[in-house]
Amino acid sequence: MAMAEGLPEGVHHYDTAEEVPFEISKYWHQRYEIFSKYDEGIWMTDDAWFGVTPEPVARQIAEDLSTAPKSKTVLIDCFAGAGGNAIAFALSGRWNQIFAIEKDPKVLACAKHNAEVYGVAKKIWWIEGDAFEALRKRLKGQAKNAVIFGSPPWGGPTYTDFEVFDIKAMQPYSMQQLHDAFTAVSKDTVLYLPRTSDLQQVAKYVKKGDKLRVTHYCMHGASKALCVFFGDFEAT
Ligand code: MGP
Repeated sequence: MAMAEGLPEGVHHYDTAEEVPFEISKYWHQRYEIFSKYDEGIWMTDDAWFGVTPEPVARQIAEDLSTAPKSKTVLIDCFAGAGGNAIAFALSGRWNQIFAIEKDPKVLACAKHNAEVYGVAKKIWWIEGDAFEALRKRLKGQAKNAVIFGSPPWGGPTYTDFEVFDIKAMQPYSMQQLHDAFTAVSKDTVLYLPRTSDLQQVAKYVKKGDKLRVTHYCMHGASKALCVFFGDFEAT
């Protein structure tokens, strides 16, 4: 197997279709859209493929988050995964500090390594652990100057089994839990959710008279996913 030597256990760089487990082959075929530098040695765990944000989408999200108030100089990526979003945030050059939190040490190793491939690993402060705890404790001081970005697990690829995705039933963190924990720390919070998310449910989190910004991020004429923006972001 190519590049297997020297990689941490559970971390792969698949070079040929034959090596790729069936469940992730659809994602592997999109590998250059996910990471344009894939061939420069991108690392992934098998589970990380399901949740990684494709590079053009991550870049557009980074641009949209750049419109946060100027007083917001810190970006906290609560579920960094294999690093797609954190890399794009770092490449945007908008933030004085970027924190990327990831619970799974193998996935965090991928994110750090992938950020090295993109030349931005040193621009990101990596935190291994639980995002909710990190926001309460370690990042308490920074949080008031921060924009919080969360691309949580949606409960796996089966989210597509439902025509309308029930965000209350999102696993393992419900929308309520994510919204309450993140907006308590910073009203400028952005969540990356399934393209089929029930927007009536999302609207319940908006105060009377306030607008709700939802942006679909599309590739090849189809929505990949959407972001819900809480707080003060300009339309781009
Ligand atoms: P997808 O629907 O699983 O794949 O994910 P695809 O190939 O884009 O869609 P299809 O219609 O061609 O089958 C779409 C996008 O959603 C991915 O690119 C990821 O960015 C994102 N995504 C998917 N899942 C299952 C998750 C998840 O659990 N969490 C997060 N944060 N993002 C996910």
